[in-house]
Amino acid sequence: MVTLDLPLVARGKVREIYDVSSPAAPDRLLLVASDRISAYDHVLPTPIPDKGRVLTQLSVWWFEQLGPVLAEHGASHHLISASDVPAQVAGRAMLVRRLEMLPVECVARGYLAGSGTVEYSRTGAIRDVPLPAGLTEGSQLPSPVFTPSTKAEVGEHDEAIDFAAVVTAVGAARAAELRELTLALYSTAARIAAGAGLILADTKFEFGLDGAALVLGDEVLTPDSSRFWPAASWSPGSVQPSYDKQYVRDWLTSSGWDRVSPPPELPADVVAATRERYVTAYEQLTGQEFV
Ligand code: Q0Z
Repeated sequence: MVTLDLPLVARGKVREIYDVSSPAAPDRLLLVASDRISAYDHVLPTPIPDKGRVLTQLSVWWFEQLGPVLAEHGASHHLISASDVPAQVAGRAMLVRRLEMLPVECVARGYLAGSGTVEYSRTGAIRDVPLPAGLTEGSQLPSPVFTPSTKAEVGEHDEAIDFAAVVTAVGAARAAELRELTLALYSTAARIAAGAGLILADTKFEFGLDGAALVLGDEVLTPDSSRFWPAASWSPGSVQPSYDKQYVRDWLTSSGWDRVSPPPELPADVVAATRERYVTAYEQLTGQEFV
C-alpha cells in the first residue's frame, strides 16, 4: 500500500484523505481511493487491480454530469482536479475543497432494498416516510424518497433518521434544501443510469458547506455508495445480485469462511472477474473506454 508523506485526515476501509493545503491554496484535501475491497464488513487481503482508478474516474464523471443540477440549486461540488495529484496516486485521487461537512448522510431511494426493506417489513415505512402496502425487496417505489441517516461510529452501520432529526442537526431551511437537492440529483442520475441499462436503486450523498454555500462532497454514485442493478434482470421479490461484488461474496460463502476470522485471499479468477465488473460498469455508464 502506498502511503503518501502528507498529513492524514481520515482513513476509511478502502480510501484515505490527506491534507494538501498550502498558504497559496488553503483548505485543500486529497481523496485517495485504494484497490482494496470490502465484503461482509471486512477488508479483504487481496486487492482488485484498477478498482481505485475506476471508482475515482466514475465519481469524477458523475460530478461533471451533476454540475448543471447543482448550479440550478445554487450549489456546486468539491472537485477541483483529478489530474493535479501526486504521481504515486495518479488516476485514483481527487483534489477537492475542504468543507465543513454536514453530519447527515443524504440517501435517496427509488427502489426498496437492504435496510429499507427490513424497516418497511416491520413498520410499513422508512422512519417518517410512509410507503404503500405490498412492496417487497427490489420493488420500485411510487416516487423516490429521501431517507437520511446518521454517520455511525466506526464499525457500526448507519442509522436511519427522520426528517425532524435532520432539522435539528442543520436547521429547517438547510434540511429542506438537502432533501430537494438530494432528490433532484437522484432523479438526474437515475435517468442517466437508465439510458445505460442500469437501475439506480438508491444512493447516498454527503454535503458540506463552503461558507454558506452548499457543496456536494465525498465520492458520488460509485458502487460503494449506491446500488446499481442491470435493468434487464431486475426482478423484485428477492435480493438483487450485487453488480460489482457478487463473485466475491459468492466465492467467500462457498469457501466456508465464517465471516468473523480474518478473510481468506481471493483466487485469481475471482479477482479478474471482479475487476472486469468494475471496468464494464464504468464503460457502460460513461460510454467511454477505461484506459
Ligand atoms: C469526507 C471519508 C475517506 C474516510 C471527511 N471535501 C471534504 N471536506 C472535508 N471533509 C471531507 C471532505 Cl470529502 C470528508 N469524509 C469521508 C472519506 C476516508 C472518510 F476517503 N471525511
